Amino acid sequence: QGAPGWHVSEFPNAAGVKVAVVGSGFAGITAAYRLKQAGLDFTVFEKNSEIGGVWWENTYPGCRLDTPNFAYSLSFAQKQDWTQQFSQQPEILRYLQDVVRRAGIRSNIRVNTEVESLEFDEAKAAWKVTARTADGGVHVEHFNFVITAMGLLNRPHVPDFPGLESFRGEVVHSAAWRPDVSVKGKRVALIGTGASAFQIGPEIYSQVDKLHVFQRNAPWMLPTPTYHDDLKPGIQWLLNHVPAYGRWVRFWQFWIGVEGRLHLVEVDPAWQHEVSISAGNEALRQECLATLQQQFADRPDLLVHATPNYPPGAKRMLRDNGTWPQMLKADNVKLVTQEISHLSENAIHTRDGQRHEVDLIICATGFKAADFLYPLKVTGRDGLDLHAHWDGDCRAYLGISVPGFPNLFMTSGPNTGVVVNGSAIFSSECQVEYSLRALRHVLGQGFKTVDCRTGPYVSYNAWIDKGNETKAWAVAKTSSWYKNKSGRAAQTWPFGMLEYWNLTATFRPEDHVLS
Ligand code: N01
Repeated sequence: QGAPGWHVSEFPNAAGVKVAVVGSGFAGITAAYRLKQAGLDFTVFEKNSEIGGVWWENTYPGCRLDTPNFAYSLSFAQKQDWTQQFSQQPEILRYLQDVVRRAGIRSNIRVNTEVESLEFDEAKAAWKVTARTADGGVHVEHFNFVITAMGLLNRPHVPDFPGLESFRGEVVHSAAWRPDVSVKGKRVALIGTGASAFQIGPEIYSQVDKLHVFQRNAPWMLPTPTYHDDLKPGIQWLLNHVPAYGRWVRFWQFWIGVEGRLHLVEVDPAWQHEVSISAGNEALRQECLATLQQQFADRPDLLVHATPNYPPGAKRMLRDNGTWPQMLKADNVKLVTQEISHLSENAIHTRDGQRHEVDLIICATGFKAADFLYPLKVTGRDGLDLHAHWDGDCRAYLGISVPGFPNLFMTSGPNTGVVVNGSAIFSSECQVEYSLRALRHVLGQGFKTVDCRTGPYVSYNAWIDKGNETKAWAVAKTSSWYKNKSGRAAQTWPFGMLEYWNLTATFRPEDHVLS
């Protein structure tokens, strides 16, 4: 449940070796924690004024976890006293700040410093890191190794609606919420019905004059009756009094709730239905459908629109304990399912010619997820530009390294997203562990660079694609952030979590060029 710690003695040749970490969210903090254990010299660059990544940036009303926090927390910093099972943003941010304080890594973190480019310097066998500080200054420094921990779902995507610039009201993206944004008494548009909208809508609808919810595809809701609840006193007692009880909760959440769900999104070729992909998937669909039918028993008009037309698991399923249907049924809430055609001075217009007058538009429209490492410019060996090399189809070996970009390790890289079968935190811990294993090998053998070979990179990605081809998210025609522009599932890890753990548990020198 937690990797053993690293020790300085494992890196005897590390004098003068410097490591840069880009980002101080969950993954960056993990990297910093492990690098400190290993006794390596490191600097974490953070673009924001505070650590925490998305848990610092996302302050929209209702922001909280939708993965249980015992699984969505760090193996080396388990917390027994979570107040809820799906914590709210302030509690998670406090947790991260506490981990940083206890680990003594705050002084290694340069806040207000955004890394803009990485350029591999062959002569120095190091990356030239160029960062811009909030006051406009430029910081340039060379590092032997770089670990990117920039997250994935953090660069807001605001659709290019025709007429957006003519809208006179306020526009705010869910992930760029500002403290001065008030919804009280306003006519509000909530565009999108993903995880962010699902938390915002139920939190604000009772405060607004009118809420227009713009839905393109209805999401599947995973019935979670305790979603907003505090931990029950009995569980609190067990956590406080039974040694390692929290670890058991964590283990249970990983094993039953996570590993146990993968088969539900596996395509059975003999199963010939449009809305489900296997008997197990159909059973899950029926379970979710039954809850929907019950919730909208009095509103068949809404039920039609709230029922998805694709297999559950094809895009991220959302937690619900009845608050979303309750919101949709409120008198001041209107579900709009017609496509948005354009915006004007004070309204959103839909393709059916309707005009929806609003004062405030909340874009819960997701992120630029397909562009890994965006907007960082990465130039590897022989001037190779990483994004040009990817050409919109981002790939990596183990989701971590790319040939031609030596000494660069990614966390949350291509095809590492564990969407029904894991926790992003577990995944990024695996990536950090692997990076340190690679460093130990390279430095231990007296080398300066490690570069992934093309053969293993290609065969690994072929294996990933094959795994994804049999999953709900690949066969379903619905849109999702799992896929890139060409329709390839570039985000999703298609196997079990233990498989990823196993794969990243060993550094394979034969898959690399060491020099
Ligand atoms: O973004 P999304 P999100 N016109 O991309 C719609 C994580 N997360 O911020 O479904 C109209 O899922 C789009 O429509 P459609 C979590 O992993 C975690 O909600 O594509 N609508 C969709 O409904 C999550 O999966 C937590 O048809 C447009 C919505 O906008 C991920 O972040 C909390 C549109 C975007 O949904 C992203 O969630 C919140 C357009 N032009 C988020 N363009 C936790 O609790 C897009 N949409 C940890």
